Amino acid sequence: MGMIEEQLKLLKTTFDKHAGKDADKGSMSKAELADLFREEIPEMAGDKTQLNQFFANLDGDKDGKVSFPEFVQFAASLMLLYSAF
Ligand SMILES: [Ca+2]
Ligand SMILES: [Ca+2]
Repeated sequence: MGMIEEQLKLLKTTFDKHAGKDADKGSMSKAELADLFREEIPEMAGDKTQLNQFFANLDGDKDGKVSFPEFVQFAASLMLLYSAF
């Protein structure tokens, strides 16, 4: 399996784990994103302003929830950013 496939699989697992906590299993609410932060990146979880900003960045179509394509798009741009250095 290629590296990108592996990364995507990991993203999908992470997304599904957190997006499936309420009735809307196909997308992530702000509360679910806060949970993801607490579990995956606790050093960023305490900052509400940062969380709100992060959520707004993720929610590309501004419908108040984060879909998997939006999540992937954001993760991909993060990866590009990191690989540029
Ligand atoms: Ca959900
Ligand atoms: Ca959205």
